Amino acid sequence: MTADQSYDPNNIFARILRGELPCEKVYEDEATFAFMDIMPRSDGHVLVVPKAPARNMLDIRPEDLSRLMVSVQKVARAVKSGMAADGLTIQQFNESAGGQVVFHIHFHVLPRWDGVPLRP
Ligand code: DGP
Repeated sequence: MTADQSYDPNNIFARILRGELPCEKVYEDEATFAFMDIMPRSDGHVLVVPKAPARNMLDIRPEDLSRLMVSVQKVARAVKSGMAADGLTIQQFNESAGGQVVFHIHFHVLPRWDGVPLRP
């Protein structure tokens, strides 16, 4: 049976956005926020989220998605340069079946180096 797929305002990233939980912030503007992943799958693994509530790609408002993607690109460029990476993997998961664990939409920005696999 499919679990409840509504937005939970007390999810971990909503609490980080409200300042109720700590994080290592790397970027912020009026619509978006980026911080280090607590379980990095590569050095410099950053998460980028909208400030507006949205569970995942299926329910985010297009205008919020547009601003989010602009921030993903900004963060990706900065991370690639700052980490002297050879490339980047950008990932985003939707619902448990799609690999999503935290139900506030986020993009993973993962710096990559030639020949270096992602950590599990
Ligand atoms: P996913 O929903 O599958 O895209 O994965 C959620 C990611 O969020 C995972 O890479 C670990 C990260 N994460 C989970 N809890 C926290 C937390 O409290 N703080 C931070 N910074 N990252 C977290």
